[in-house]
Amino acid sequence: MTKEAALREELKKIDVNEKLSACPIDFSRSKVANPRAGQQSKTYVSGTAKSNFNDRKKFQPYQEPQFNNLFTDGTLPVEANRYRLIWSRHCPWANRLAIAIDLLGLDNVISKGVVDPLRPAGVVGDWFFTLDDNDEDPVLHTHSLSESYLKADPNYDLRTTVPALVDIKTGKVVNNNYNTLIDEFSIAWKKYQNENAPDLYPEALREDIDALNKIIYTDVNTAVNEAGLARSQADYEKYYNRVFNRLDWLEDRLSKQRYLFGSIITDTDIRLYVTLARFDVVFYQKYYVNKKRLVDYPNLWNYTKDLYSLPAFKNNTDFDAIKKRFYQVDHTPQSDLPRIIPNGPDLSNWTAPNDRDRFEK
Ligand SMILES: N[C@@H](CCC(=O)N[C@@H](CS)C(=O)NCC(=O)O)C(=O)O
Repeated sequence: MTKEAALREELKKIDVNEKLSACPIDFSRSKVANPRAGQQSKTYVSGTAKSNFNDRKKFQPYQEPQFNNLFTDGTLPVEANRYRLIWSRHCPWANRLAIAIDLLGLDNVISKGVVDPLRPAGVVGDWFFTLDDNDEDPVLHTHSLSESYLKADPNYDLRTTVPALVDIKTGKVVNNNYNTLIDEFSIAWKKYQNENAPDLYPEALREDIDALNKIIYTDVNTAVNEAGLARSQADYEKYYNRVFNRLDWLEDRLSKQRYLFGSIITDTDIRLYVTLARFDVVFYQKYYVNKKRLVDYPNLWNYTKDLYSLPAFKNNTDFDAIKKRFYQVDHTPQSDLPRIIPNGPDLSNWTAPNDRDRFEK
């Protein structure tokens, strides 16, 4: 039973494209988004590992998740130390799950492996463990994420995406759908959660949460990408307006309550946070959504600082990785292809006090 009829009405006004939107920077034909646009991509070789997306060649700007096994329907056993979340610190979609795992206290039973936000020079369509010793994930003993995708499906011929949940026992990707995984961890992993872990998807709010998630997905999470990668002025302006109209609306909602659903943190707060955390650092400048910065919205900004004051948010927010990925894109030496990474904005204010406890009873 929905409690907020207004959310339902708001949802009716927008056109939700359920296709999950990727960050298609490497593949963009626009030099603004992809400094290597128009150049040939290369093969990654490390020891016996080899990865060449060109052998797979199936680029689609929108790619639905291919692995959707669930815990809630009993397909995947809920077992401590059996799964590893592979994520990249730059990626807003993957960032959600890293935050949720820590917030729920599941970090003791679900491990995390991090891929390099910068791919090897000229290589596209895969993610690599080049931040680790010997360029190898210490648990999965793989060099690239495609090794786990190919174990799960030897005929896999799409690009690999993060987040990807890998079964350590088999080495296979079991789920790469960021959209369902937070709720899976919330519902099916209760016995391993911290005693005082928040309920990110409370039953009484599910309809409202689903509605607001769709609104935020369409008008915030994906609209910033669509603005930045638009191929026409009219398209860009459509998404630009969409983003700022919705931020105004959210600013108003957050002027009345501490979190998006009152006094508790939910899945929806994580979904909004990951875009807000990247807003001033990359989207404002790089994707031209520059009517206002996050810091110009008193409620949204204080709300973001409030979430950032929690270790689960702070420890999984890596501004350097975000900037590198969006501005530098890959490991091509700067001498071959100059890509300046802006110094600003000044981020020291992220740990400044916030005014959100004004909502506490
Ligand atoms: N469709 C993906 C969305 C996640 C996503 O697009 N992740 C990006 C990184 S932010 C990715 O891995 N893109 C693949 C690439 O850039 O080659 C999913 O459901 O998991």
